[in-house]
Amino acid sequence: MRNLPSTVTILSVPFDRGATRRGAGQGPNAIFGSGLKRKLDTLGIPYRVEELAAPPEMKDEAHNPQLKHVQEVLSINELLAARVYALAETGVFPLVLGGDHSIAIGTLAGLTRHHRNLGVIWLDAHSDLNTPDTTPSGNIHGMSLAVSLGKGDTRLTSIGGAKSPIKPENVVLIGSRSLDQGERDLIRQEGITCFTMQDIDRLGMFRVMEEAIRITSAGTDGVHLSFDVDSVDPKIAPGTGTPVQGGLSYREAHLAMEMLSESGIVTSAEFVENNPLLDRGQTTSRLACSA
Ligand code: 6HN
Ligand code: MN
Ligand code: MN
Ligand code: MN
Repeated sequence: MRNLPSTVTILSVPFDRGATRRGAGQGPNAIFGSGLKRKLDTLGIPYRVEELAAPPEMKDEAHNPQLKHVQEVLSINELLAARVYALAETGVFPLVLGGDHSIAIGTLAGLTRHHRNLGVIWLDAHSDLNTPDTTPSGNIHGMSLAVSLGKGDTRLTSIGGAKSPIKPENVVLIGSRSLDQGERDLIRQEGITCFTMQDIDRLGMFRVMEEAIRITSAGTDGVHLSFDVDSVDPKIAPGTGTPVQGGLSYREAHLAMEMLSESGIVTSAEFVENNPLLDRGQTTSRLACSA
């Protein structure tokens, strides 16, 4: 049994300045090219498509190696936060296509202006919990979840205006296998639930997803799915900028999506880090359309 959203707006966000490797900006077009619209038609889900204009590339005047391309990241995410907020207010399901994972900052800022107590499922090889103090790369796509918990650069945490920051107890990480020391410390300090690949091996994806669904829906008023395609094993989804071996199998990824669909708890979603320039035969884009 599936629970399908009644109406969807696809926000295409061709932005990749939050990462070192360029190309995720072409992710939305590759996903459309792999048949997303056909898929939604087949399922009978009404949708609209909107493309957000990527900000003009700016010369990084005040270059900060701990916070690369912050001006561009700020500008796209202000735009995205406003659109996502407006959609959530009218009861439309926002489906955001990235783009690198820094755009989760805008998605979550918009959502948490509407939702007082949002649950978040973060499927990712990484946890994106760095701050300018802990980042090994300076790339903002590695900081988006921290920002959404209210941690890090104040220009980033104040995107979208007044909102209710996400509570650590409402967040579940799934598929983690590349965590930096500062991220591990934050996970422990804040008590964030983290299902690593080892947990998935031991418990099985079914039990992990049952727990994730229980935790993120308990007492919350919406659940956001943030799907970083690098959660999936690079053998299956090679088109991504920061691949890490030992990821989810095709069936585990599908089971996760099927269980979320059946649960009916998900009120918004984003698919990010799909980089068609690194993809072989667009297998990653096709995976994104196959659920
Ligand atoms: N992503 N932890 C590394 C960093 O640079 O902070 C990798 C981040 C990857 C981010 O995949 O969305
Ligand atoms: Mn709502
Ligand atoms: Mn990520
Ligand atoms: Mn990742």
